Amino acid sequence: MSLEKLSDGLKNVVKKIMESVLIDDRLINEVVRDLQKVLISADVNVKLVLELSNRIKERARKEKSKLDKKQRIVKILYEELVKILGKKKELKLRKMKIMLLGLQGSGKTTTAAKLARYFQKKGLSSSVLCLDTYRPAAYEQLLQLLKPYNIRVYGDADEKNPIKIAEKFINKIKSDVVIIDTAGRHKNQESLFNEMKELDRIIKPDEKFLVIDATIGQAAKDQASAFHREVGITGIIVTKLDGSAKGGGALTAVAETGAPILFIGTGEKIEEFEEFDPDKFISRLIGLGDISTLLEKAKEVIKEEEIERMMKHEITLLDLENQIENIMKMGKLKDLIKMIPGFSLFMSKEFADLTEQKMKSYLVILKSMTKEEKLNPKIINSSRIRRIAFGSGKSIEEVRELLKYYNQMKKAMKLMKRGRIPLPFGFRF
Ligand SMILES: Nc1nc2c(ncn2[C@@H]2O[C@H](COP(=O)(O)OP(=O)(O)OP(=O)(O)O)[C@@H](O)[C@H]2O)c(=O)[nH]1
Ligand SMILES: [Mg+2]
Repeated sequence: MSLEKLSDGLKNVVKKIMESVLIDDRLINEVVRDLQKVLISADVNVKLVLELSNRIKERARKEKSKLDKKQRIVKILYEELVKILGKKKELKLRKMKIMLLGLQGSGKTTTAAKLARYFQKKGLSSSVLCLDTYRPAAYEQLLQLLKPYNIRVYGDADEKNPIKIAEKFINKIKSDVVIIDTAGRHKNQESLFNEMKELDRIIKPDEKFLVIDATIGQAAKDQASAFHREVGITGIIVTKLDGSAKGGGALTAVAETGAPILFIGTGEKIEEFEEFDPDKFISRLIGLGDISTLLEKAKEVIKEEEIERMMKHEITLLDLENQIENIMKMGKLKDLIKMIPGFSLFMSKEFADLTEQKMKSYLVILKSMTKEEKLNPKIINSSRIRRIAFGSGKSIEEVRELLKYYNQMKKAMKLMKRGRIPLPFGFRF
């Protein structure tokens, strides 16, 4: 219901832009004012809304693009909305213990079941350990939720001390992923935090996810900060987005703390749960499906602009990192090459030679570099290479190979700029 309202509001803003006859300052001001109203009624923080408005106005005034005016404004609006939701964090599929934390009624137990099912669908074995000894029948609740999926639940309905239950089971559970459901309390936060810390010490979870109820809106910010300060969290799950008029406020407030939102809960049922991807989320909210041709076109133009930008300055390792990330996001290499007119001419062989595994490995290495190194690769000397290799868990040879690859690309770019496309690149795609 709630998100529908936010979604309708945003769709109307986009509609106003697309149906306008003249895009001038007056229209942009009007559109930004509409947007402000929509966001504030979804409980997004007023300061954040004002900052967003200013950025949109400024970009609308300054930026040039090959897109026509309307498309350009929609693109700016879309990008700025995505930005206030933070970056998508990939949760690596691996063997892990995940502890769920959160206040009473925030949705921990439901989420524990949803997560266990999520990992099962991804092909990992999963189970849930119930450490909630406060709520009567918490263990029963889990058993019932997970029975249809044959997911095991560990717990002890007779034991009142969660520490003892944790000690009894934690080293015995053999599944790939163990989700640990804990008790929540409203009033006595201190005792909750103490119990969390104690459990943290015994369980040594790989991930600690805070479960937050979206209906509290922007108050989510203080809650996220408090939990992070007290017990440290590695990610956030926002629940009940289906039933909250303040969902926008909760999401943006959490994103503001810098903690990544990993999943969202959109209903009571076990399948009503999804990975959180700011891009997809906003596309869906503002109904980019309806104007998909625009988005396709915008994508192409973004790519063209990107190429032009890269042609103007010397390519850096940061560009390379972005490219690899984009390719991995899009999946098929061939599709990508098709999508970027002109690019294929000189990039295809280089990229086609890069196997997916190589790309992943390069990406890991690039992630171990500092921003300064990526922007100014010349400073990467042997001792930096050693550090990068160590930090990324790769060999020195692999780091050197990446640098060699980068230098080749840079050379190809230079030749391209001078209008001399080297034969070996140009004719093999
Ligand atoms: N609409 C909706 N309801 C949800 C969602 N997630 C949980 N709920 C409901 O919220 C209520 C509380 O959920 P629980 O999972 O029991 O919450 P909890 O954090 O384990 O609660 P305590 O164990 O008492 O701390 C239940 O009625 C759930 O069905 C969601 O994403 N959407
Ligand atoms: Mg519970």
